[in-house]
Amino acid sequence: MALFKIFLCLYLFTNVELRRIYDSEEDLSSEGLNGDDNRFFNDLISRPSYRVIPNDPIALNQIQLGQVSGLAACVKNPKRLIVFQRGSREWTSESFPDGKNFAKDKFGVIKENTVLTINTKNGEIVDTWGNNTFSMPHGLSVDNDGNLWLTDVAMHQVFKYDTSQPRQLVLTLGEAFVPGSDQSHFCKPTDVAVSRDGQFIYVADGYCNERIVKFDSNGKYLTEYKMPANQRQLVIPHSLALIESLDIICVADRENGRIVCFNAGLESQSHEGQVQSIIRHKTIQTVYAIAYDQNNERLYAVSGGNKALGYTFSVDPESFGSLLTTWKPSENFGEPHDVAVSINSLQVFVGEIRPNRIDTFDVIN
Ligand SMILES: [Ca+2]
Repeated sequence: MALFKIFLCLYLFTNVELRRIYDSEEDLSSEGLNGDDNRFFNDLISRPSYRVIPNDPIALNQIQLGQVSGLAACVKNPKRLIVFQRGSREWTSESFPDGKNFAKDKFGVIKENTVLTINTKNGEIVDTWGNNTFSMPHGLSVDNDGNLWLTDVAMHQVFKYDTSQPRQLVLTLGEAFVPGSDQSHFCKPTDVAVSRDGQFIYVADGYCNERIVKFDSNGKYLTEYKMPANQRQLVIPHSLALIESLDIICVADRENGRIVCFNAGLESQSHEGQVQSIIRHKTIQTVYAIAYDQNNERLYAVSGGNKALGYTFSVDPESFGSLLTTWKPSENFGEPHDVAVSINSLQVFVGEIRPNRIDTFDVIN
């Protein structure tokens, strides 16, 4: 009998997560903000007027876009978009022969400019730089002061650029071309999020680690977040969104097809690193990128695979995790890789790989 009870406990324990997904017949299941409160949201709570409608991709006539790995909306001008792209470099099976170490002797740095600032109105490139600097661009974020945060998965590093003139590299995290999983090394880090006051830096790490690493403004290691040992670990944490009003950092857990939100420890450290909520949707197999719209308490996400789609979730505490709407370009997505929302929340941009392009969407409220 005792043995039976143990098996029963084990069964229930290991199936909790599955049951949370499949017991409900609705499209969406999501755990509430309070970890003990497993609320389900069965319906699309969209307001009929809210839509995300496709516009034409941005037409750039001055440059041949490479793989668009990172996007960030300018924090001052709603018509400016910053792009991190790979130029002539492509990520292929030869890029990382052993999975971790980049074949840098074979490929070297990217000779073209990799960072572009685009006028989203007319596709004009208003600034371009970053040649002979990066090897495999990945994530791009902009902080509240306009600094750029870039990750290079080949270099296993994170870079902070002060973009006031003259442009300056002001902080580097990780050791160049040396993968690792300790306090001073990453393994193909994917994305960065920074608190509004600039005090805290979060790094999604990455293709070959399973963690979010937190640093102070000087780049001093503070702590790191992982899934609890008895739960499914992150599999390619690929994109970050810091929601300060809820004190959570959300991560696109790419290969698990879910968005996991950890307590970010901004207000107090007592629950820091605990999983606060998980957003899932049965049609999401993989999730590549997320972006937070603080004006409307929404989280934008793009999924991958042959049914790649854009999703808008509510992150209002009252309806957290509810699906508001889905969206895609007129000609479907190729491989969406990053998503950004303009500072006035009226446009959404998606950077893609194969085809290499930047999709634009208008938000109708
Ligand atoms: Ca980004």
